[in-house]
Amino acid sequence: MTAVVIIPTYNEKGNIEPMIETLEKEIFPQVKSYEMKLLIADDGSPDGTGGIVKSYMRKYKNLEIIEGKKEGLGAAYVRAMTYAIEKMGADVLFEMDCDFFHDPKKIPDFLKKIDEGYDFVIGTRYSKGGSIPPDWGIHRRIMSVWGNTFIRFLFSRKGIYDWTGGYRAIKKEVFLKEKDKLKEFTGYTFQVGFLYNAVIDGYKTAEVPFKAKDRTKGKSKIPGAETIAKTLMFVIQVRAKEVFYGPFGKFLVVGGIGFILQAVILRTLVDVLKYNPSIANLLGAVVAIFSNYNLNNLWTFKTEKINGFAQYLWKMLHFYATSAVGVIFIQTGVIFLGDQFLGRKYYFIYFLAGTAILLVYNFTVYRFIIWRKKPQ
Ligand SMILES: Nc1nc2c(ncn2[C@@H]2O[C@H](COP(=O)(O)OP(=O)(O)O)[C@@H](O)[C@H]2O)c(=O)[nH]1
Ligand SMILES: [Mg+2]
Repeated sequence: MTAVVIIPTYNEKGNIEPMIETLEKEIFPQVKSYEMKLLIADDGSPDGTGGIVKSYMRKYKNLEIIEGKKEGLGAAYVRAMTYAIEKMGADVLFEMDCDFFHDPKKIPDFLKKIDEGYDFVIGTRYSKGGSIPPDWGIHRRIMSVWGNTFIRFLFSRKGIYDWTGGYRAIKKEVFLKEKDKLKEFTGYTFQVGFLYNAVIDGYKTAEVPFKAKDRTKGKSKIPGAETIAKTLMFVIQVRAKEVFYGPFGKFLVVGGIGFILQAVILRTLVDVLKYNPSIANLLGAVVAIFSNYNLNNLWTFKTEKINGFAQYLWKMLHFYATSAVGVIFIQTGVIFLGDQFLGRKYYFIYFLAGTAILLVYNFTVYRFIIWRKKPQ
């Protein structure tokens, strides 16, 4: 098995020599079960980083360089990972920075996790045993800790504490599967998007805590407000998609159709045929519930679909009964009270208010009673 440590560089003249030497002399010899190789992904650094790497390539045969246009970290990693797999025989790919932010001594711990069967091993600053650099200013600390807490909260995956970090070991299969999606990600979005897609596809993750250290040589590009905002926007978008393309979004569409049916019947009966609004609402509900039941059955809760005609009728009865509680006591109740105490003129507003409360009640009932997941 071969593991390739990939280090993207841009103007790392001061760090590249000690990094190559530390890895080659101190770290790689500790690893017995993998053939260790090093790949520097340099984007034409004007300070001559690439030249230094090339001079070391004579000394270390397991060291290679891949050069490209400066198109951001994501593009550099995609290019380098592809090269590592195709030209260097990589089975495991490491992401690591050149500035010693990531403690190279942890490399064997990552490989141990890979050997235990994990596919995507994440270096973490935010779990027990990890930390952000002690000399970071208050401003950067707050951004780092809160930014990560926010992402962690939105994604809420058990056991993942560091979504944005760039110290990782990834099985080649994971990269090959996600490669096409990665090309569009830049900056921190690359790290977050890569990990998120791997998790969605069911790859197993583990974390290795490390104590981050601020660079002593060269310039760090402290992330600007724009980079941070872009990353947070990405996370919010992804989550919103998950929520609205999932059962909840479908539930809203189905409920919307039911709502329109009921509203049309209500208005026709009250305005044209002069029905009492409470009675008209109940008649509209009979039709809306029929539509809701069938659309939810065919679409929203498809995976827990009801089978057989007898079960279909039985469950429909059950559905009418549970829906009736909400329709009679919540929706029609609000219309009835409004009609009694505030007058008929605003009956449609009572209907809207009653429906809003009903919505919350219904989703809870549908999800947890009618189409509840069967125990596995
Ligand atoms: N190839 C390549 N490497 C980059 C680029 N930007 C930054 N890097 C490298 O990525 C790593 C992390 O960058 P750094 O400036 O330390 O970012 P910070 O830690 O977020 O402040 C370092 O090894 C940089 O040399 C780039 O555009 N292309
Ligand atoms: Mg850095």
